[in-house]
Formats: sequence, C-alpha cells, structure tokens
Amino acid sequence: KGQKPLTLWFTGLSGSGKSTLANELEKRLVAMGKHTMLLDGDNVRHGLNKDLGFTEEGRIENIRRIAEVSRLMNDAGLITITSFISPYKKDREKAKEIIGEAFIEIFVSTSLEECEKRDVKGLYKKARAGEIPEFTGISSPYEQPDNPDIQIDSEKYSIEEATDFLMKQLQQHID
Ligand code: GGZ
Repeated sequence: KGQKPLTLWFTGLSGSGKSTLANELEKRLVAMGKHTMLLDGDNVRHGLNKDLGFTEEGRIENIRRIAEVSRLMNDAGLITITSFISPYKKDREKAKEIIGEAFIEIFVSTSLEECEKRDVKGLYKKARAGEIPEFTGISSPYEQPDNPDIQIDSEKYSIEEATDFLMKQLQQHID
C-alpha cells in the first residue's frame, strides 16, 4: 500500500501558528499510517542552513535549499511538511517549480496585529525596538500568496478545528 508524496508548504508570519499546525497535521497523517518528514527552523536553520541569516539573500537561499530537500524527500516517497515564513512570492514559485505537482501551498493568514499581540517569543517587541533588524512584517516584507491552495486564519479556530479543516482540504490530495 503506497502513498502519494506531497510537500505541504506552510507560509505565514512569525507567530502565525505555522509550526503548531504543521505539527498537528503531521500527527494526524502519522496516525493514518503515512510516512512524513517535518522541516522547520529547529531542524533546518540550526543545521543544514546554519550559515544563513535573515537578509533577503539568506532567506532566498534558505527557501531554495528547503525546496530541494523537500523534493528529495518526496522522491523517497515521504510526505514533507515545511514550516518557514517564506516571505517572497518569487521564492515560493521557485519552490513549486522544484517540487512540481506534489507542492501544496498553505497560507496561515493570521494578521500581523494578532501575531504581534501574541508575541510568544518577544521577537516583535525586540523588532519594534530595533534590536532585530529585517524582521518580517516590521522591517522586512511579507508577500501574501494571491492564490494559495489552502488558507487558514488561526485566530478564528481552535488548533483542533484548524487541523480538522486542513485535513478536510487535503483529503482530495491524500490517497
Ligand atoms: C523573521 C526571524 C528573524 C527575522 C529570527 N525575521 O517565531 P520564530 O522566530 O520561531 O520564527 C521566525 C524564524 C523565521 O525563520 P524562517 O526560516 O522561517 O524565515 S524565512 O522563511 O524568511 O527564511 C523567528 C526567527 O526565525 N527569526 N530573526 N529577522 N524571523
């Protein structure tokens, strides 16, 4: 019994809920017997991409490498879930070119106001104070997707409701 390889590409601001939803989604897929790989800041920015920062160039290269790794994982038959801001439209388009039809873009559209209000890690406060340069949404751009495959605003739903919604939207793509 096989599975169709997919890349579930989350995009959204820092604190939008990408990683929380990506984690919950992975749990559901694993419970269905799927083989998955979650790529996020913890396992990519601290390892493979340790040499990259948050300048435009650093982010472009970050996303390019993640797309290439995701493609390799898809080639190995895995469902990859990626959780990165991926702020530039052009880079997400390139990722889609690299990954091909397995690519599914999931926009976590939680507003900047809400992300800043949550400020779970205190990064927005620091960014406002000028202590973190080029912070997405404050001093560095976030280009919203015009036509994501799936869009979810985490402000309006519980984590469980949001995950239910994502699973329902993904049903047609999962065998
Ligand atoms: C945005 C930054 C920055 C700057 C450090 N801008 O909330 P977090 O902490 O855990 O998620 C953010 C994460 C973003 O890394 P990505 O690899 O997803 O970014 S990108 O796709 O744009 O390459 C935040 C932290 O790293 N962080 N400095 N200046 N987020």
